[in-house]
Amino acid sequence: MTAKLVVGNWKMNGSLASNRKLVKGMLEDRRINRPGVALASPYVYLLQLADLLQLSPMDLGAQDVSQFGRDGAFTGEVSASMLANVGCRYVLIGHSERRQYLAEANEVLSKKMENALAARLAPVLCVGETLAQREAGEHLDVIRHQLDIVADFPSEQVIVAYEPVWAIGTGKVASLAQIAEMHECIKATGLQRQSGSASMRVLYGGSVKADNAEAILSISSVDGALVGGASLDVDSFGMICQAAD
Ligand code: G2H
Repeated sequence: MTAKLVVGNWKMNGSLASNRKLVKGMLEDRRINRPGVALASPYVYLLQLADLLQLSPMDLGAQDVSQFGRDGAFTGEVSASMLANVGCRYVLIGHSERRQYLAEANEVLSKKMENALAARLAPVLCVGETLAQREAGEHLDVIRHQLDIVADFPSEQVIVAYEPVWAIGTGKVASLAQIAEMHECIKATGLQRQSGSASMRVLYGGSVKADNAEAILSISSVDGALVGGASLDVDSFGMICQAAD
């Protein structure tokens, strides 16, 4: 069994000084400073983190990648090969905040997946339903549609993060039964759509905190966690990483 993965998604937070302090605290914490833990910072801080994590087994991740696959005249874009070049191992794709604020949808996300895999990055495809979709009983269909793009890629190379939109940054957490049901649905959908027989790794995200991490991470279909707010605090993140170990 592959060990559970914890990815800290810093979102649009940080500064050179605060990052240095935060990462120093993480490096001193044996629950965090170990393989199977990754930090996804804003682009501008990736090199700083690559430098700070030089001697650490922790990995580096980016929060997005360009849909354009070759270098060239794409002002403001950052390519998958650039992310690999500065030391990233993981890249988040289709986070609900990008789907919501930047209208990212399957067509663009499929290109991002393709570019990430071509650069040998591990894509973490984020999927999730809104509260209205869940209340209308559409949640499984919404997620299946968001998973349409995984059919084009080998299952062992794709990581999915299930993040119910209504649980992100709200303090509301999906129940253990809701998480288990959706994770099993995602794995089954992946197996149906892909030619490979290995099931995809599926992380849970959405208000994962020190006090709920152990219960969530003990669900057998939960292969790890994508952690936002709580990844900005050493002790909270340490407790979550410990629960995943
Ligand atoms: C969901 C999650 C990390 P938070 O966005 O991707 O954030 O843990 O703050 O809900």
